[in-house]
This record gives sequence, C-alpha cells and structure tokens, in this order.
Amino acid sequence: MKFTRKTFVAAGSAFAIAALVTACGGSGQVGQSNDSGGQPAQNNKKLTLIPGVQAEPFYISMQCGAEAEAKKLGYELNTSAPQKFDAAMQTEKVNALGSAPPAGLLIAPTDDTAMLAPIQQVKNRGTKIVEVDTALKDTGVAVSSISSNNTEGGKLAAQTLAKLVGDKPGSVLVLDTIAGTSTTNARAKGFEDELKNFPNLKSAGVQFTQNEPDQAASKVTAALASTPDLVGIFATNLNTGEGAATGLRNAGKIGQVNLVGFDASPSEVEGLRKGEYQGLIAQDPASIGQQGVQQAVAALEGKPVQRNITAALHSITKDNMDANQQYFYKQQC
Ligand code: T6T
Repeated sequence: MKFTRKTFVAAGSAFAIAALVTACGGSGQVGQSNDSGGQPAQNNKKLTLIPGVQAEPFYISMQCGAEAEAKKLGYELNTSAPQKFDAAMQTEKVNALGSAPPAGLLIAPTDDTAMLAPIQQVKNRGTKIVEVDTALKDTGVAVSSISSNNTEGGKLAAQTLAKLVGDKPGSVLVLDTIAGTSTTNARAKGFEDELKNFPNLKSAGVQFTQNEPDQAASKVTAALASTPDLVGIFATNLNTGEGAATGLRNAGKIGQVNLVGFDASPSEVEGLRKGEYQGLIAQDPASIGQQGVQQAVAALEGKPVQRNITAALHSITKDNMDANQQYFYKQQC
C-alpha cells in the first residue's frame, strides 16, 4: 500500500492538536511551586542546561530555544554537556555544579534511575529542577517536566509502518537506545503495543544499541540475515535511525525494508530526501528548551508552575518535507 501524504499529515495534525491541548493544561497540573528541597531557592539569575550528550542536533536545538528564552527573561543560561550519552559522564557534569549551584537546572536525565541521587543532591542545595525531554522515574524531584508524548509517538510510528507495508505479512524490528532512557523506551513500548493491532505484522523484537549508530547498523545487518521476511524498522531516535540507514544501505535493501525514524537531524532529513527513510517523526526540541526555562523561572519567581507539559510532534514525509523545514533540527543557533 502506498504511503500517502494525506495519511501522515492527518495523523500528525491530530497528534499536534492533542499535544497542544495537553500543553495548555489538558493533563498538566498547574500549581504554585513551593518545592525548594528543604532550602531556600537560589536567587542568582543563573540557569544551567545539562543535555544528554554534546554536539547532537536535538540538544543543540533545545539549547537554542533555552538560551533565547533565558535572555528574554533576564537570566543567564550555561550549557554543560557530557561527551557521551552516559549516566556516569552526566553525573560528573551534575556534580561539577558544586556547592554554589545555579538557581535552576534544566536536565535531560540519561538514566531514569541512576541520575536520581546526583540530581537530588543539587535540589537539596536549593536549585529548582526541570526535566527536559527525558525524566526520572521518581516524579517527586522536578518542579516541571517537558517532553514529547513518546508513547503516542511510538504508536504513530507503528501505524505509519503498517500503512507502508499494507497487507503483506512480515516482521518488524525496533531499535531502542539504552534501557533506562525514558523517552526511547516509551516509544518502543508504544510501537510494540500498537503493532498488535496489525495481524499481518510480527514483532522481530526490540534491540538495544547503546545509542551508537554503529551498533544500530550491526543489529540491522544481523536482522536482515536472521529474519528474511523483515519488512520494516522503527528507529526510536536519530542515532538508531542513522545506523539503520547505514545497515540497509550496506545490504542494498534501501526502499525494500521500510524505515520510519524519530527526530529530524540533518542526516535523517537528507536520508528522507534520498528515500532511505519513508517517514520521520520530528520533535520540537527548541520549544522544549524554551518551556523548560519558562517553568524554571516561574518556580524561582513564585509563579504558577505546570508539572507536566507535552510538546508537539510532527510527521514528516518526502512529500511534505519542504513545507515542514521549521521542524528540522539545527547544528548551531
Ligand atoms: O530522540 C532524542 C531524545 O528525545 C531522546 O531522549 C534521546 O535521543 C535524542 O536526543 C536523539 O538522539
């Protein structure tokens, strides 16, 4: 069955609308922040952003949105990014905030459990914590969390792949990053749950890739060898997508196995144009950074804070990509 522009745009619009409703207070709780971790909040007009990893277009775009908003609100925002998407490396960055931490910390925890203790320590010194993108399992630490609806994004990816494949029977592989990454784990789960609604499609399982494109490429090479009826791949983020495209290219299977990716990095966008991907689900990292700053500042200034904010997702295909360039991620602000 042909993958039509109408299908994707329609699904994407419904999605963006749902996300907007939530962002406007649909499921978020609004309340006065009185959460200072037992100490008075700092009042040094300083914010720090600790993303998941350095020099990666999703987080660069988030940083651009956060910096612009901080400037507008009269705050200074510094970014301190780990070299790899790794909890130990991110813990070093958190610990380096030391005994005089910023007033607000925007952080994308790389592990939903291992990052609890270091973040809690910063909170105990009076810093307001805002989660951007990923989140801790413990919902009592952050004053606010801003994230895409990742479960719904995974479901949308399954519906998209099912439409691409049509009635043909076959297997579908999911490439996740690391166990404990709240976002990609939710995307994989949403995808697997939704896949059960398409009886012609069988799950070939979820493979972890440690968020390394090379590992994603190898997993695809192995799956092509072990699963001759492989008809689709869902890559849960940009690194898994870039690796999957490499694996398909190396095997001469581009276009024969449908690839739906998450995110819209320059390399993924180029891959979509070339036909390596059949669909991308773009997030809005700049808006996640912008709203993260707004919530941190609201908490610091004793204004109402929204506990959960859902950022919009946008479905992009080759047909509609030129009209959706505003959702492509940046390499620099
Ligand atoms: O997909 C994003 C982000 O949402 C996820 O939590 C980790 O991977 C990315 O940064 C893309 O590489």
